[in-house]
Amino acid sequence: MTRVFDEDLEFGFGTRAVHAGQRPDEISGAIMPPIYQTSTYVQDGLGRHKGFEYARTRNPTRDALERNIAALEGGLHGIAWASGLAATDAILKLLSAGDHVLCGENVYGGTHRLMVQVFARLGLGFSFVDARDVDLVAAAVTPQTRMIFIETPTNPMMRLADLAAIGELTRTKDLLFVVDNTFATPYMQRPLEYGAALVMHSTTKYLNGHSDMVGGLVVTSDEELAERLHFLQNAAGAIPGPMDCWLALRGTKTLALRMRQHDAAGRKIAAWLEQRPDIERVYYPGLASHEQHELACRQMTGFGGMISIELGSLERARTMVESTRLFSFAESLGGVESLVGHPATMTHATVPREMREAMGLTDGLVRLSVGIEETEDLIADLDQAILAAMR
Ligand code: P1T
Repeated sequence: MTRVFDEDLEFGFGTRAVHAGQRPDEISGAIMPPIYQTSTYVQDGLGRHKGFEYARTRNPTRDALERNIAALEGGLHGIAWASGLAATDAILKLLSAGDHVLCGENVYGGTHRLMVQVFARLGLGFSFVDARDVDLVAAAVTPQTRMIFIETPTNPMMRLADLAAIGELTRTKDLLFVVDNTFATPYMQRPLEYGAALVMHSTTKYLNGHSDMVGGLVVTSDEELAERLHFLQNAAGAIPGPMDCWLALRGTKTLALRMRQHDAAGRKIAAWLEQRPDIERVYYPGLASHEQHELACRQMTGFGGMISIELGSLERARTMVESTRLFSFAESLGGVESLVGHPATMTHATVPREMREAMGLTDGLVRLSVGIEETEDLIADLDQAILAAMR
């Protein structure tokens, strides 16, 4: 089982991002960790090897990525997966038939689908609650509940959950607290500091940041959980390849820089959208009008580049996403390039309509992933697309 290097935890965030988990290659001095594109490792003799036996079990490029992201979250162990959903799949496999999971009602549509269409069939129970209200969460705990799984901010409604309050609840009730930190990234929010046992990521998004791979990662400081996840990584085998690990590792080096720009542009664009009379609602935790703005200021150090807006109808949403020129109409988020998406028909299409609409995820909702292009260019693009949609 790999563990972060102790000395890496002594540095500030931006330094960890560049260096943690990586050491110059012993053979050549290569400053970048090599892509160990191999399936196996030659052993010296029976039971004698260099710590690497087979590449499903362990790979040096993957080790470097696991240590790097663990250090960014302030955890001791990172366990990498083939996708964000493979990470959630492994987390749910820590449980047994009959166990109950309390999940925030707004999570990525694929997370909801994995829970209700796969794991419910295998005997896990699920309830979905509005995790903005910790009293509702506490009231939904049953004697079978083993895990609380939340996103904060949520995809795409940008709702928050109070990490300290849920951390306290899970501590007193001895529940596993899992946080999907994909939207915030460890640059802006570190859930382990609030009592989360497991933090998961779709590394496909901000951590990689360049829209050129799919991956997932779980971070924990709990030795037993780390061991069980490493066991699942090897036993079930949903591992990322070395090339994808290397791409994610290259991405995290600039995470701090990129997040500063996503955050600055996100704030500017959200404020610009909010003052427009033709936009019904803007969902962005950095706005003073966001109902949980004060909580956002308490547990996050920035607000990032994800913004959702309500346009009032499917027709307007359709025209807008088909009219942008710089914002590309596509699934996913968190890359250097700006994307626009339509959650009701894309990322959350498998969530039942009643459940979607009850949380404000309407057919008129459009989601923006603000990239690092010039903010003025992005605003001009949104301006012409919104004007087209409102005609
Ligand atoms: O796509 P994958 O790497 O498997 O990650 C799943 C996932 C998990 N958690 C959150 C918060 C996510 O946003 C995602 C994936 N989301 C998209 C593809 C999207 O466009 O929202």
